[in-house]
Amino acid sequence: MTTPHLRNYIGGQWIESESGEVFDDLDPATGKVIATATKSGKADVERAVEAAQRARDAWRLYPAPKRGEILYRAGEIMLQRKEQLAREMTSEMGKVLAEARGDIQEGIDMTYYTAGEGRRQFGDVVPAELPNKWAMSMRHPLGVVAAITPWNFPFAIPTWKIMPALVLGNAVVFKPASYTPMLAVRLVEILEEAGLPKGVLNLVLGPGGALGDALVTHPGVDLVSFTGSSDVGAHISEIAGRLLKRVSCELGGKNAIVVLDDADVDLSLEGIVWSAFGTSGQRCTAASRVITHRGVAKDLVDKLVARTKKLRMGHGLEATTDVGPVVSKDAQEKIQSYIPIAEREGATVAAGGQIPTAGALANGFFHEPTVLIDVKPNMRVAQEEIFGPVTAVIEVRDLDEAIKVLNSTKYGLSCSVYTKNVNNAFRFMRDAETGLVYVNAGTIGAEIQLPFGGMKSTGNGHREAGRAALDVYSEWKSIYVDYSGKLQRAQMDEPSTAS
Ligand code: UN1
Repeated sequence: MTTPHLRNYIGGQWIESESGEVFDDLDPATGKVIATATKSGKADVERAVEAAQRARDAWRLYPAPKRGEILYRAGEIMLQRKEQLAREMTSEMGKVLAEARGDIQEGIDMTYYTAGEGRRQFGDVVPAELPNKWAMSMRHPLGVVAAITPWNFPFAIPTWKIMPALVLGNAVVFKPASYTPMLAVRLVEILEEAGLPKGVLNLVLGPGGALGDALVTHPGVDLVSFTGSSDVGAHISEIAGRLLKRVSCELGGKNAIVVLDDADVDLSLEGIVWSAFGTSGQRCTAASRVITHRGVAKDLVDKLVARTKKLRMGHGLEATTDVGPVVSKDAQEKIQSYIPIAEREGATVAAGGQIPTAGALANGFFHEPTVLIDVKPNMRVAQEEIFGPVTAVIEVRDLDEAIKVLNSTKYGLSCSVYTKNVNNAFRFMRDAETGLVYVNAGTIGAEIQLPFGGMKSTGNGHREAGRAALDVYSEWKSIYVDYSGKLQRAQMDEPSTAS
């Protein structure tokens, strides 16, 4: 079988990059090449942005309900291809098949939900303070949106950005993570088949760095929407901020599950294992901290350690696999580097902690699911995003201390509390400094109809998904129509009460 080759999509054409260079797309469970992809540079970015600029006006003027219909058709195609897309995702980035199906489903949900916005996009009509005057607001597209997306949700997250951008009348240049070019190509193929006009969505493949900078700083790009690491997010904000571009960032997390002494400990255990080790801990929402009340700590840790040791690593396509590989050798090494850091600071490895070296696992990029105990809130493993299957257990005296520890990191994406006490639950919901809060559920699994995003250094104040996404991809335009036929001065003229 020949290895598939993936190309850019610019102005409605599937084309090679100008340099003709390629890069490999690996299966992280085996280390084998599953595809090659064209490697883009500045010249390709320029062509893609120009194509988007050429297409943007016709798209803006095409009625929004009709734009929404194209999205509906895309959603239908996704649904038909769900199984095949999920299998490709597992092979391309490692998450287990059931989770890959969930990622595709999240993309379908987002696509259908956003298609409906073709017939909504509500503005306000409000009374004017002067007679015979009309006052209303409407949304206006930004122009060209750069969507820079991560590999951990290689289908869902691109839909969070591309679908709202399109339904609001923007053109898009899509730069997916270089670990997942295949799923990006599949998404673009679907939108092409659904009837999206040429140039409205353009795809450039390749590793970030110079390519990303060229896209972010291109004068034709009006908004940069980025999901990924905090370092890259800060860099993008800096170079785009100087040019006064709109930037929406969705960055790291150091999410915690809090287990109080009035919790159902066995239920919390399910939530912890799922949230800490699902997607091999490579979700922004992963539970990389467990903050447990002293009263239940021993019971919880014993059970967590026993469960973690039983988790089976393997290829995500095998039905027996609980935890797949991490995305790359670099990721594997970075995760592993935190083990001596934890030990030097006084933490103890209670489960896992190793890179498996035996059998087939040694060919892929695996890391054992790991539980660290004796962790103090200020240790690096309790503060830094590891982005792997590692969770750090911290003991606290009571709810107040739990909330203090919860809020003690620079991040603020997701958290959860396990408690049967409604008063504790409400205090927690009020005081958590995170964009997502769960009660008696883990930290992962947000649904697309509510805003998704974080406080503090997790982002820059924007939200994806839900109604909130519309604010990222449009500007408000306030419109006043004076039909009095004379000069009327707001804040100055006093309307008459005479009939
Ligand atoms: C992410 O990891 O960036 O809530 C997104 C969740 C998923 C999305 C995660 N629905 O875990």
